[in-house]
Amino acid sequence: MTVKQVDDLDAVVLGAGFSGLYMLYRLREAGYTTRVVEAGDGVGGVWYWNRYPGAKCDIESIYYNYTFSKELYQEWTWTSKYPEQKEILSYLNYVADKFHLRKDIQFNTRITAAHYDEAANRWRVQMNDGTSVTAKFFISGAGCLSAANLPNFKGLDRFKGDWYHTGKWPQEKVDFRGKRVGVIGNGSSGVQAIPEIAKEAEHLTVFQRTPQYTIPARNYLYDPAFVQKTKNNYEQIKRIMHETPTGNGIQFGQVSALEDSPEERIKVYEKAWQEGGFAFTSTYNDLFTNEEANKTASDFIRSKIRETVKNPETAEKLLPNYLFGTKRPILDTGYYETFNRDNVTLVDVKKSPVEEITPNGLRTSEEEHELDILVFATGYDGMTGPLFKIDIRGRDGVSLKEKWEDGASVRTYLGLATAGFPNFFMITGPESPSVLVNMPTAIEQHIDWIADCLEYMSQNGVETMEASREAEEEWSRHCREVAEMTLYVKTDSWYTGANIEGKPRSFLIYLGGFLNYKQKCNEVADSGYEGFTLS
Ligand code: N01
Repeated sequence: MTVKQVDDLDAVVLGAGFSGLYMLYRLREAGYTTRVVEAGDGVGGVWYWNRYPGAKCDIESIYYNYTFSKELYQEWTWTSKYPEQKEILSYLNYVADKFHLRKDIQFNTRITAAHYDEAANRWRVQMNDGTSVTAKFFISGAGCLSAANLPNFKGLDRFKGDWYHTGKWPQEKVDFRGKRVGVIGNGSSGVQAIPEIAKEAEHLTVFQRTPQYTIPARNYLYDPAFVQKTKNNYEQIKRIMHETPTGNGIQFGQVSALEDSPEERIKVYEKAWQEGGFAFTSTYNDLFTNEEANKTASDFIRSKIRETVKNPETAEKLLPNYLFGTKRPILDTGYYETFNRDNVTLVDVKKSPVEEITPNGLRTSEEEHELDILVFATGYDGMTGPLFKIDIRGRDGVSLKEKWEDGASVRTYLGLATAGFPNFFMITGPESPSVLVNMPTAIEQHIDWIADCLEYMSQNGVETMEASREAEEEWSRHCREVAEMTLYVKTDSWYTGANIEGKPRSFLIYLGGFLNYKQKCNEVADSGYEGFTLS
């Protein structure tokens, strides 16, 4: 389907993932001419690109969907507790078809630049095919984790085998049979891919820099009667997604881990471990704020690793020693068990760092490992990375990158807007709760807010909406203060930017809770957009 070519639109939206699709739906409903620009040849965003073996979501599927359409909720049937990538991609394709969204999506196209023209009050959006378009509003649905991090390993260009990044997986199946495979990285992506690759490869070598905590997902097929019940309870699902702290049905424990006796605590942890999923992270109310409480959970997981992994030396290498949960907790299916397989080797690259990729494999400071396939599960330049891939310039030609001083001082108002960039909105932008809430919840809340804001502008003859410097200073300061009160800032992770060489450290996710955040957003809107300059 070809997108109707017009030179001037009401809005250009970047990306056709969960964000872009619903943003398009809302804008179209309000009568705006809109074009969504998408680099892939299909919808889905992260679920389009992350096709690696084992890729699935760590949020329960009944909560991992849109709530804007009751009819859609009734029509779609999830098959398992944690949905696989394929199923989520099918869901998003179904959404695109049901609401006839494709006709306004330009696929196979990257936005390379978006410059604000002050005199015309228009954004000029430049594409990689040489075309450009102007629009009153420029809205980013680029997501938080769409800029893949491929570390600069010496020699990769000489590698004779095939290599892949988990976040840019090819559409066709990668055949690992009879192959010697190396995986670098053991975050959420690596932990999901490793057990699946191990089942197929002749030999798998896992290059691990930092051991991670992972909890069994214990995924299972849904009973159709259960799914029907959730459909019948759509209003309740919607309420859980939008009116609870994490939007995913998880209830947090009410007491401190230190209030229970050691014996009682073990029982609580064991029960949550057997249940699987994030039940474990929510057993007590202070696991992420009190180091002593945190240690009890960390110790429990370490004991599980020792119990599961048969080779004591390998088990030791797998023991994490950072504060549990300060990197995103991971859910797995048979991860630690994978290291009991004869065809799997674990290499500690903190002890013996990767020196170079050779034509035939990878050399650490200790030895060379011969490999046919290399998989980089090395993560993302989170939050700012997707925005910095595009040359976004606001007033006076100042780029977002310059304004945020290469990330050293990111400043946003509510993660939705930033001063100097009128009529530019970010869906789940830096300094909003984003990835620490159920993403579809965070996305719907942001999009509804933006759509309502545009409606207000139209009804009140407002041509530009721009965050004030004072409001964003205050919001950014508040974000930093809240982060400092938690344990998150004590650990190097992509949350803090520490995973990207040279990226300045800052915590770019709002940790004050989704409900507080939503209330603040609503108050701003109800007050006639306090903190924004309207003209
Ligand atoms: O990336 P990561 P990810 N040499 O940054 C290692 C979401 N997600 O793609 O810890 C050697 O977590 C790095 O080592 P270290 C989710 O929010 C969700 O796995 O930096 N190793 C680490 O082991 C998640 O948090 C789902 O020492 C290097 C790994 O690569 C986020 O995406 C599934 C290295 C990167 O881990 C990112 O997860 C997948 C180097 N030079 C992703 N550079 C679900 O919903 C990096 N590493 C389940």
